[in-house]
Amino acid sequence: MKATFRWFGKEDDSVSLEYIRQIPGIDGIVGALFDIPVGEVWPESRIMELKEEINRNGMSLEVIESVNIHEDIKLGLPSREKYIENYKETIRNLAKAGVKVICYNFMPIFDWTRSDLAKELPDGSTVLAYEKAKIESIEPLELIEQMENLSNGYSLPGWEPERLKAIKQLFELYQDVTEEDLFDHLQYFLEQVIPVAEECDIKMAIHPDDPPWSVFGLPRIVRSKENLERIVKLVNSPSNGLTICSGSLGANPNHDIPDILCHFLKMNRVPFVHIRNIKIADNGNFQETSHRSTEEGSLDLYKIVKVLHDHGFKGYFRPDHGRMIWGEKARPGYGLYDRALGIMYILGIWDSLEQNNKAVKKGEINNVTIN
Ligand SMILES: [Mn+2]
Repeated sequence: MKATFRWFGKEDDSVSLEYIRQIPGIDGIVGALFDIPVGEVWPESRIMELKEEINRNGMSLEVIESVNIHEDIKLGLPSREKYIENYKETIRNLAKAGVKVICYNFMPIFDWTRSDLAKELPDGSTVLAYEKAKIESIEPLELIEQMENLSNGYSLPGWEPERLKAIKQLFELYQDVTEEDLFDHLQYFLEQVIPVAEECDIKMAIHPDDPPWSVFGLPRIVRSKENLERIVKLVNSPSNGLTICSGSLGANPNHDIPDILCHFLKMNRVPFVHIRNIKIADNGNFQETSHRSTEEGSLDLYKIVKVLHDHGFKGYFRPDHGRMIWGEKARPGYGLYDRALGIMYILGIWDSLEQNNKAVKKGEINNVTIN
């Protein structure tokens, strides 16, 4: 599997490519053109520029996160035709630069949602956190302001101010949109876009809703194993894939992440994996933690990585959000230090599984099986 790291570009990231390339085992950057308005075509020249900058630093640009979906597509408005055509054009341009995976999401209006971007843990590190009661009591507009104030001056992915300005109007447009409508609108989009992705040898990889339940009464569909199953079958193609994000799906304690991962790996529909840990409370709250499982996290990262290893996973993974540690000042969730620790933890599990398999093959040790 290939280790990647999300990067927001030299103008808007506290972390440099020079530093990222020093993380042992790193293959590539997960990048995007963050300044292109949602719905517009990504120009080939700009993509090539980004690719070359990353290549100069010894890494590849094979995963894009995200090419965001215009609200008109999610709403199923007649104007979606133009935006779908633009999306196809962007896919073709990305393919020319050698991109293999496009991560995207289908969440109405809001992207990932948290009530706190710097909750302090006992050790003094800070994390993103979700307090259910807080989110349920706050007005959407208030949340937007709060997110902006807590962002350390960085733009937050999926929280583009120009789009959110029209928030009231957007809520009105979604008033009568049901989950079934959202499935229809996703299907309409996929039916047009997936054949182009196939031609271009690109895998589309839809990201689960974060958290995987409705917020502010808006419909959300990318939020359970059953729904993911329905989505991959909307258009039956290996290019219609999933980003399995352990932290997003894992916020619902009923979700068995290793089982979900195993199921869709068997179907060959997992080109991209986000790996992070969270601590879930009984009342629906959760907070992010270090990637390590045995101490504070609720998810079993050993099992998650083992499933990938057992399947001989050849796709891409990235450590997801990290804590803010060692005094680092960065975009919440996207500092260098804790994400680098996360990669090392994940690769440490992977490498020990590799070594174990080799030793078993040579007859040096008996295989150790863990349920
Ligand atoms: Mn994720």
